[in-house]
Amino acid sequence: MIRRYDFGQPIQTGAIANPVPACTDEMPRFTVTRSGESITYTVRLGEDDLIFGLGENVRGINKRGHIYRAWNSDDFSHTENKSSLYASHNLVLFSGATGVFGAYFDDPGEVFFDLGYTSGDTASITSVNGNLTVYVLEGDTLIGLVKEFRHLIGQSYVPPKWGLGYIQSRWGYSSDEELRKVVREHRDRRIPLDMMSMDIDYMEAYKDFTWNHNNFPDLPGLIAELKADHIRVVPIIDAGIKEEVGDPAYDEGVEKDYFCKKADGELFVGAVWPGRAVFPDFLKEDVRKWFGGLYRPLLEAGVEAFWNDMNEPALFYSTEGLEEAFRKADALRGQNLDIHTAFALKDAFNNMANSMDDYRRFYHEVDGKLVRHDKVHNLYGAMMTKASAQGMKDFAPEKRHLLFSRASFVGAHRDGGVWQGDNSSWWGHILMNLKQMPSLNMVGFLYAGADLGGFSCNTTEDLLQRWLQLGVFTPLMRNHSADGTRVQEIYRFRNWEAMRDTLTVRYALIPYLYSEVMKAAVKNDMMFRPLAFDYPRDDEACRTEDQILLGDGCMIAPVYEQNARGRHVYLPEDMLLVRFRTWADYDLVPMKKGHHWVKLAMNEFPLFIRRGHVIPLARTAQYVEAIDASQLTLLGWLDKGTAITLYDDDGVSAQFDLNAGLTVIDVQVRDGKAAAKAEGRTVDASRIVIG
Ligand code: MIG
Repeated sequence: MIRRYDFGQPIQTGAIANPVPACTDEMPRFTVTRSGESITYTVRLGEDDLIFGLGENVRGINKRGHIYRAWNSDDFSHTENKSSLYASHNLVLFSGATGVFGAYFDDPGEVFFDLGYTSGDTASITSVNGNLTVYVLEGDTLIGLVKEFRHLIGQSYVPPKWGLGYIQSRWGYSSDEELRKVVREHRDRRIPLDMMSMDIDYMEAYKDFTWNHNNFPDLPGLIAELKADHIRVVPIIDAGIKEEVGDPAYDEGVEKDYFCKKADGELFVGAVWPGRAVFPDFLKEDVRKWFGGLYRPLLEAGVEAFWNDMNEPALFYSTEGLEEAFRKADALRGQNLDIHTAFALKDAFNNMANSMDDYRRFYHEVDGKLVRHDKVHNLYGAMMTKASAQGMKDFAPEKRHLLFSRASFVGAHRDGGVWQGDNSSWWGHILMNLKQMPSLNMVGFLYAGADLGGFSCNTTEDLLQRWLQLGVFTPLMRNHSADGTRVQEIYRFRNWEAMRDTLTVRYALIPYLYSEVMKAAVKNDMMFRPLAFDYPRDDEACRTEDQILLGDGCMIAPVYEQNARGRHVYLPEDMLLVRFRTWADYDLVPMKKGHHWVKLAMNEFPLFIRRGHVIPLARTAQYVEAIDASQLTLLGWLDKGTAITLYDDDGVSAQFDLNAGLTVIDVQVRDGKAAAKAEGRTVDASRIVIG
């Protein structure tokens, strides 16, 4: 049951795809209080209530005990004390003695979620601007609430099947030769690979929609050559357009009045990678149409995938901010500074980036009216994504596009995926990656994944290896790192073969993973779930933060500590441990419900399959299109027959029909042996454990 309540003058955010009429009765569950413009929604918490939601953020799967802020932020240090990352996903779900309920705060501006932080027994959600729509969700189960919410916001983006392939990326690849070399290192060693991403270094002077002709003398030729090797390139596009007369995007945008302006009608200029830059007003439909069209030359050159960056939008500084910092510095020049003044001087420059002052300096046009940026800040990235998705669809309407963005808002889940931003090469960030997956699924982002190996800081061989062992299961699987950090392509390391072996498991699992992504999209379901969703009456399961459920049949539990050779796992029911070394070499260990220490050597990682379920493995391959899903091996632990359905299709058509693509795999158990059949496929049931 979803009920809608409007407050003030809500701005259309695009989050909702299937609107419901507004209610005029009193809002259930929450106490509403006003103070100036802001509105606060308060709930009393029972001692043991759990809180889920908020999509991409720091801290636990259970969000209770901290204060979070909806404010899309370019922050390269994802530490516990932060309260927001790149996205605003304003869904909260409560589970406790009074049942389950939740709310979605459809507000494009700043919202605080004080979830038992100021007072342990109270959750209060405050909209700073007080113009919003609140959707109250009630039902019987957490998954039920999510499904209702997901119906409200519309079907998730689905990637092409090849989007599940491994992507090698690095900030710093700057020539065709370098890309070729990295590809060759993978292919020569038979490390599976489907994509190479291109970071800002491919551009001419960091200008969007250009490429450096010295370093990439024939980009279309390179793309075709790599495509023949079954590799696709994924160029980055940044939100800001370089302020440069003569640059076609700049000239046309100025001429047509497409960029954000200040109150005085002058263009707002902020600095990002190209230096001084201007910002398309993505909130306007004609601007989106135009911007989407700018992708065309790259699409015509053969590009089929993009990643959108810096779209919070990130601002290194603005003209005004820089001026102010200089003024402060000038005023202090020659003085004998006490230490506080000296720190304040430092801060004047440090605080220039992503400053609230700047976000209040420029405007968008919404329905013909000017709206100050800070009131709609959290929509910017989502609207950029919408523009790019439209551009890609217009170019090839019959095909799916591959697109992932850094900033997002609910609604963008219909247009593309996300990567989880600038994490660090820290062990704790494997765990953060894991925890974000179910929370992202709640708000519709299924195609998601973090920078494997870590973006900032220097990785270590064992960190990359353990992180890849989690990445095997995330739909977006990309190794990415920052310029200037230790190189981290798999082949750089002594134990590269073990990492390659890990990737072979990914490719063998792709038919299963793809089927789970597609089913979750069409059925508004979660591919990754907290244990609390499936075992609500098991308190240990409800409080488990380092294991999550995958699909209908599985649970994952990565190693996330250095020097560990195993980990503790809690099984909420009997499960089969598959201890993978390679796609064809693994142990099968039936395990009882309860606590276990699971040994996992550096080259081993676990997948747990619920007793009574089976999952299919294909032969591995070097790239997705070479996977032959007509021959499958089933893994599972059964005492009687079962059946699963597997979805498959051509992997690229925009139009698809879930029911038409489902195959039933039927497993019979007789005389201690399993036998399986499925139409059009050969299925090997000999590895199924009976008992
Ligand atoms: O200010 O394009 O999150 O993936 O490598 C940094 C350079 C800009 C941030 C992205 C990261 C990318 C980097 N970008």
